[in-house]
Amino acid sequence: MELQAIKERLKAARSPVALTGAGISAESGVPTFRGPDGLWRNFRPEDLATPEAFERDPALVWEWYDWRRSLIAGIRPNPAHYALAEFERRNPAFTLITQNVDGLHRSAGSGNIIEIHGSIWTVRCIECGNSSENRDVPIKILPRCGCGGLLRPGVVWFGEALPEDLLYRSFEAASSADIMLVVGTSGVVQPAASFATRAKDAGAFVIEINPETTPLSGRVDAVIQGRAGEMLPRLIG
Ligand code: BJW
Ligand code: ZN
Repeated sequence: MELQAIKERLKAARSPVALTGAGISAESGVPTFRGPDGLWRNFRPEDLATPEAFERDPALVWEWYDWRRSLIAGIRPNPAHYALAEFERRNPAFTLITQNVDGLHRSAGSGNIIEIHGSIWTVRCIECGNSSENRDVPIKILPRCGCGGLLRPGVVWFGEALPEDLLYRSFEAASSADIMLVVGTSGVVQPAASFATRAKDAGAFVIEINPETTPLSGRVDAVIQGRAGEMLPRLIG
């Protein structure tokens, strides 16, 4: 399908939704997880992104998150993030579901964001459950809560449930979407990927933007093979 035709569809959308993944931040310099330069090439997820890993070696997990926080702290949003923020200004019904924890959508000016995997800039006490923002770079290893409990990154690890309210809101948004942009995600992590198929099954027109083919590519209505930072400004500009 022509970019122009998709642009028109976006302009006419009544309940547009986007689902974004690590690829939308790649052009800002944030490493993705999978693929040739992905984080999982050098780190095993089971060593770092599970509750068991944190129980076993919280200092190792915190060192990895500290490294990522320092990297992200110096990074700015790219034209793809800005294009989605602009889209929300034009169409306030727009809902942005992101798997990213980097906070770049918010920095770009998006407001209606569902951060389904949490935020790398929040910490949560494993004893009292209190969550708070923490932007220390570097962060003290191991950070502690006022109650004395150990703090953990405020993100969702493998094997952990997504916050119920965010799961609900995402499912509702996907189910009532008339158009969905699926940007920069490998589409292998659940339940995130299921929001795209849910939207499709509920009748939305689903567009994938990704330089690579993913398991979702064969199930969407249009595939735009390209980089988010180039394609989104062309669709929304
Ligand atoms: C570009 C680009 C450019 C490059 N422009 N594009 C059903 C079936 C099978 C398994 C499961 C299932 N349900 C649950 C599971 C288990 C598991 C799972 O999905 N496993 C699969 C991997 C097999 N899911 C979970 O465990 C989830 N929890 C759960 O389901 O709980 C159930 C439960 C219920 C009740 C009680 C208890 C439990 C939780 C998943 C949490 C994922 N967490 C992480 C880490 C977050 C914190 C952190 O960042 O440190 O989230 S893992 C990592 O993957 C991160 C990402 O958000 C997520 C998705 O990755 P993403 O964003 O797609 O990135 P990549 O790198 O994979 O892809 C990048 C893409 O960009 C590529 O396609 C590139 O081509 C593209 N790209 N440059 C556009 N310029
Ligand atoms: Zn506490």
